[in-house]
Amino acid sequence: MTVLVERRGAYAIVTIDNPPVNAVSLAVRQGLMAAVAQTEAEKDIAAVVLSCAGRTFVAGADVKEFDKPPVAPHLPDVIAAIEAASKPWIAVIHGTALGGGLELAMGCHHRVADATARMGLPEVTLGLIPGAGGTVRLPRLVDAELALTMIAGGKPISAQKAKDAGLIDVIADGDLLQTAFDLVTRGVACRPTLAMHVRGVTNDGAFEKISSDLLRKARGQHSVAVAIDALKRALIMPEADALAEERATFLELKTSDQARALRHIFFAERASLVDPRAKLSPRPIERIGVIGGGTMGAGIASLCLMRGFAVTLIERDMTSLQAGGERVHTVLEASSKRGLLPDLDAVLARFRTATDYAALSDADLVIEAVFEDMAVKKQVFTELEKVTRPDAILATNTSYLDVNEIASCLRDPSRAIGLHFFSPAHIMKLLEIVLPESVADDVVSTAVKLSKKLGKIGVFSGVCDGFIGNRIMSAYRTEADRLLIDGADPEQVDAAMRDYGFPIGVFEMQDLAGLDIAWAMRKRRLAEGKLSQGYIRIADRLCELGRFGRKSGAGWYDYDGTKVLPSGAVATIIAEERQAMGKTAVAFSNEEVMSRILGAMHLEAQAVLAEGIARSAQDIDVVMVNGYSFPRWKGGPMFAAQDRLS
Ligand code: 3H9
Repeated sequence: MTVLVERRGAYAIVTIDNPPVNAVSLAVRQGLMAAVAQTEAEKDIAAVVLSCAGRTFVAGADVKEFDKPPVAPHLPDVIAAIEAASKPWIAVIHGTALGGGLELAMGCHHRVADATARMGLPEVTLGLIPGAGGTVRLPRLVDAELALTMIAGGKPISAQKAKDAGLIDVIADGDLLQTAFDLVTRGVACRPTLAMHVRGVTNDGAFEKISSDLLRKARGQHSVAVAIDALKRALIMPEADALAEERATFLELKTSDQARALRHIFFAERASLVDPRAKLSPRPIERIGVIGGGTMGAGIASLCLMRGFAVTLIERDMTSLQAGGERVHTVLEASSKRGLLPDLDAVLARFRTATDYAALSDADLVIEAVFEDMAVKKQVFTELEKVTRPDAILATNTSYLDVNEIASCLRDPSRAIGLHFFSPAHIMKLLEIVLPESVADDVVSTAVKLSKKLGKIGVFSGVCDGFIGNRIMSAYRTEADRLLIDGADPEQVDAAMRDYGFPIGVFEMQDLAGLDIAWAMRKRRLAEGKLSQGYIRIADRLCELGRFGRKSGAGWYDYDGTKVLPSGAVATIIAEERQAMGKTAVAFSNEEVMSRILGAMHLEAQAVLAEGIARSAQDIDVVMVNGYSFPRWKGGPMFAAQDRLS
């Protein structure tokens, strides 16, 4: 039974049991309608307690149904029936009450929550607005500023904040269900949320400021603006009209390209680590060694510490070790100041540093993050094989190098895997799990479990120069260079990308990251004969002039303090290279610029897929969205391209 009705004396307990997250599917809606009818019909029922089985209260409408036409009974009607019931309904919330789940709870007459529960209206993150009364009921329970943050910002709030704001009535001290029964036995009345007055705006300036901040961050994702408008309407319109408007807007958004793209990414992210190769029991991981205390190594070490592992950081000498240790401390202290680490001392107690690899004799996993040089990586792996337990996993964080070749230097190459983190490692969501040919299946399962424990979105990649993400990035960087040769300038390319929804353009990004690393890589590739015909030398010439980006005060742009200025010197180099390649400048529209950038990404993505480097088009989309800031609401290069073609 998806919805079960039981009696406890004069009360009914209605339990939704729809694993894994009690999403409101058609069966749940039907079950709830039947539960309303039954509890209304049984005259001796004095009150109804609505709770959920399993790990959470209702986490929302069933998103899997969103690609099909809606089928009655619709959630707004179910909620209206509960709200109109003649006996009080009490929502009992544990886990997360999200989207349609919170709307259902707001349709109940009272709300009791676990202290660890969270509640929110994340519909905007799926390109939607609430569609079952959320924009109309929430501002009747909390002030308009909080309603705005929740509806147009999408982030859930804690039970305590919800209690302080008026969204829930009681936080359970002990047993949650018992707390609800204590409440009903004390006697509670029906209290329809819709009959309450709108709480309204307490501070106009604050409301406008929240709106403009959210709109800026939305970078072209429509649902945010639509959600703000829906709430503004709900603040002034009669509730029935506001509900009708909200529903119509929700249904319209549901079929929009952005909502489809966001659903695509939502499910793609949850499928990216489901794989037959990850079926075996993982090896236990408690102690992690990190080789190299540079930005990346220190970031990885900090992340592992924050997520509960014991970490030993290794550097080649005391000076580098001290610097690496300090980097880790800086990251942890910053996280602690932001309230992300409740017990900094306990975290630091799990941190050790050493210059001798022998300190890794008890490590379950070692991740190397040393200089990107094959000889150095092989030396590290050979050394690690000598000092670590034979079952310890040896991972490389290389961004480009051949993981098969690195693994081949081990007597037991099945222990080797690539774990490609993105900088800053404790913040960026993506983890590319790079699978060399020799990797053991239980090493793969262990990497999957580790990825989840580290809070990452993991994606499998085969071995190639750059793996999934850097390969596609390098293709689009090359296309951006070609655009310069053909007549665009860096300012236009960057502006076109920002208009499309990238947080930053390709040239601004290179200036931020530093041009020297990619220059070193190009020199290596050039020496190996791996750079293709028609190679564009503009970036090399900038580096030859010491223009390494922001850190050197000049790169693709000139920098005057915080000011970013177009560079005459860069324009001259572009013009010279254009002439040397026998091209004449032509004008481009921003659409043409984007079409070429996206086309290049898509072509490379297709090659990555055809070569079996990525398992699926959706994995590629997950990589580009989470590792390279491809706008989520476009879904990813493969999805966006598929849409352009269809
Ligand atoms: C909405 O409610 C609209 C209403 O306003 C109006 C309606 C008329 N539907 O994330 P996890 C699946 S819009 C279907 O790995 P966690 C998920 O695919 C919705 N399936 O777990 C996965 O399946 P599988 C507003 C869903 O513990 C499994 O559950 N709500 C849904 O890390 C476990 O998911 C949201 O946007 C769903 N709504 O996190 C909330 N949700 O095992 C979206 C999850 O087959 N959900 N699944 O791969 C979440 O944020 C997280 O799933 C949650 C749990 C925090 C709940």
